[in-house]
Formats: sequence, structure tokens, C-alpha cells
Amino acid sequence: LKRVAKEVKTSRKDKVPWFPRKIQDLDKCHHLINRHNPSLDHDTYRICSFHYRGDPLPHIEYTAQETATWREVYRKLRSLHPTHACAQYLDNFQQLEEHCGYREDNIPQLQDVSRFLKERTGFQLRPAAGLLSARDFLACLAFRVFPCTQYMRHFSSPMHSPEPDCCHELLGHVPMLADKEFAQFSQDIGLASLGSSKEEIEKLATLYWFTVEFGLCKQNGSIRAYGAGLLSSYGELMYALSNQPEHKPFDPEVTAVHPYQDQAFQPVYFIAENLEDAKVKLQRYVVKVKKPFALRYDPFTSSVEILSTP
Ligand code: HBI
Ligand code: FE
Repeated sequence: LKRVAKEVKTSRKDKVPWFPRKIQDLDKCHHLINRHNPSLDHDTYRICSFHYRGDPLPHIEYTAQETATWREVYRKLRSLHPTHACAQYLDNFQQLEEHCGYREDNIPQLQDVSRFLKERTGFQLRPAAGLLSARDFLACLAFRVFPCTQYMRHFSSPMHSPEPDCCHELLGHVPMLADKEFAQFSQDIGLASLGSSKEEIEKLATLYWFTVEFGLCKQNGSIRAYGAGLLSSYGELMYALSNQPEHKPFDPEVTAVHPYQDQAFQPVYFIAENLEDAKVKLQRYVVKVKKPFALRYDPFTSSVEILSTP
């Protein structure tokens, strides 16, 4: 108790919010927002549990109804991807079909997907019981851990889910997390968030929103989607690449403070030259984020070293 009191006192003095220093600390990063979503029926909650590091990823027996919802979403999205998704997404999706049981009649298991990602980019999945706070969510990315919901959206609206669900994670995020540039980009947003102020977290969450969720990029003279919110939404994917919304070039300074929409389609999307360019631009942006210390990620121990303190 004395030690805790001392830590609280020190962190108050320095005004640095607590943050995880090593991957094991992520067990303390699962604060949920809207814990009980009325759109998810009672049965869904059999799939919402807290997960601690080291526990095996739960194997879920999905019901016939859940699998039917998956099939519908899978078919519909797959018909659009060849013309709307970026090349990295398409290539990795093919790998997931070969190695991880991605099929219209099978919902892949997180254990298999996590093992695959670990081999490709070092990312691993951690089951999440719902929407995490931005701070906790971004902190996980710093350690190449991706929080992943495992439950299925309600069957009454297969093409829409108000919260992330396994369709969004598996069909939206996972293929991109197997890409090296994208993995580094995601981790860099996460590392920038550690110990940052509330205002800075808000900017990083906005950057995350317009890139990892709703990002577009140029590819061979056309525009393609790499954001998971687009790749997992038939309606918004078509709309984003139509001439209806505004398209602006990705510029972290501008993107980080742009208002965003989480109840309807975005009025604006940001287009990156390519994923590597987005990564380089983000790296230039995050070094300017003011913090009283510098951090270095050590991949051998999955921990962050504090390089300088005030
Ligand atoms: N939580 N489980 C989960 N999945 C997300 O994609 C997610 C989240 N919390 C916050 C969040 N995304 C973003 O909107 C940003 O606030 C980081
Ligand atoms: Fe998401």
C-alpha cells in the first residue's frame, strides 16, 4: 500500500498517466466503454470474457445462426474486395484462406489467426470483451497486441454492427495486420500513446480512425481501401470509393485534428500515397508529440525502455 501511495504521488507530480512498460502489464489495460450493448443478445455474452496473458485463446463453438450471419457477410464483402481493397489486403486474405480456415462456412478461430500473425509481423491477438477505452486500446498496439472481439453481430442486421465484432476484426483488421508496413504503422501509433496526455490520446485516436479504420491509399493509378471499417462494411466501402465523399491527402497534422463521425458514413477520407509513405509521415509526426521522456521498444523482451526522464 505504501508503494502504491508513493507511485500515485510520483505520477501526480510528473503528470504522466500510468502506462504499461512490458507486455504483461496489458492485463491492466482492458477498461471497456459501453459494457452492455443492448443490440447484442444474451447469448452473445457467452463469448465476452476477460482474458489474461498466458491463458489459451478460447475456442468458440459458433452456432448455426452465427455461422449463417458470417456466410452472408463474407460473401457480400468478398464480391467487392477485388475491385475495392488494396493489394496487401487481397494477398494476405488468400494466405488466410490457405492457412487459417477463412471460408464462408467457417468462422476462423482466434488461436489459429493469432499464430499466423505472430509468424508474419509479430502481432498477436488478445480477446476483448467489447470496445476498449482509446488509451487501453492504443497501449496494446504499442506491444503488437491487437484486442479482438470474438462475438458475432446480431443476426437481424447482418450488414451492420454498432460495435466491433468478429466479422469486423477478422475480415477488416486481420489481413492488414499481416503486412509489415502496416504493422509498424499501428505499433508506432501505440508507442506514441504511452504516457500521453488526454488531448494527445484524442489526436492519436483520430489518426487511428482515419487510417487503420477508414484509410484509403493510391495503387496503380486508382484508389483502394486499407482501413478495416471500410473493408468490413459493404455500404461504406462502395460509398468511400465513389465520388460522393471528399478525398484529402493524408497529412498527420491535418488528419489528427479533423472531426470524425462514428454514427454515419464519413464525409471525408484521407488518401495515403502508399503504406510506406503513411508510416514515414506518421513517424515524423510522432517524434513531435511532447512527452517528458523518450521511449524505445525492445522486441527481445516486449517491453519499453525509458530513455530519458525530466
Ligand atoms: N476497442 N475492442 C476495440 N476495438 C477497436 O477497434 C477500438 C476499441 N477502442 C477504441 C478504438 N477502437 C478506436 O476508436 C480509437 O479510440 C483508438
Ligand atoms: Fe476496428
